[in-house]
Amino acid sequence: MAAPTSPAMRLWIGKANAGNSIILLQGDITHEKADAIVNAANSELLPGGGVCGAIHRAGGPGIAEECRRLREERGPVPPGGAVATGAGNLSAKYVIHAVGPMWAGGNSGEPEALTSCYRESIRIAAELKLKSIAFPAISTGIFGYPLRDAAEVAVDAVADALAATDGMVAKFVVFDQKAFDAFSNVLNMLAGSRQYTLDRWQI
Ligand code: AR6
Repeated sequence: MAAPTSPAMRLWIGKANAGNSIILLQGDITHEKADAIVNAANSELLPGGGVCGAIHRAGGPGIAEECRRLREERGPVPPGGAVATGAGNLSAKYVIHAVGPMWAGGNSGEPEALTSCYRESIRIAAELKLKSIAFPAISTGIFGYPLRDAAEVAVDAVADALAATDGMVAKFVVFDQKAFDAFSNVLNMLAGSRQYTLDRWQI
């Protein structure tokens, strides 16, 4: 998979001069330049498969070592939670390990947990005074969250959290065309509302 293409669309949140926006890209998040890259992690913070495996491989063993220490200190991170580590060899300053819910039919608190891991990630990024954060489509791979539902929850949660910050850019870096279509549909729907303005780029 190639590095992300140029931005495909950008949704401004609230007033354009507040500088908060959501950008949608398709590509490999490990190549993304952002202050923080979010990992779709597991509660034990172990290097796993999917985007988690890719981030640990690209970032090097220091990330897993820091995860191990954090896990020892504070125990497992529940679904909906997030913690930050350094980013090793990645160009980001931090990796924020966000634990998404495992899909179990939708009535076991999955939307709340998914909302919470996006919000927590942005809260941590703001606390660290970061200005850009890149998210994968958390829970939509091995954890089985249906893509369209996950895209709605993700965009809603990020737009809400950004409205309460200043000058933060959140990027969704999604891996394949199906995910790109799901996220762009949700962003296009929001563009009808007065709170948001959507710019489109050619890809
Ligand atoms: N860049 C961007 N997105 C990616 C990349 C990449 N390099 N690789 C995969 N994706 P998943 P989950 C997409 O399975 O469902 C791990 O073992 C992928 O297409 O990585 O939250 C963890 O340790 C999908 O849309 O994460 C946990 O145990 C999205 O990333 C568990 O899997 C998320 O898929 C977490 O499962």
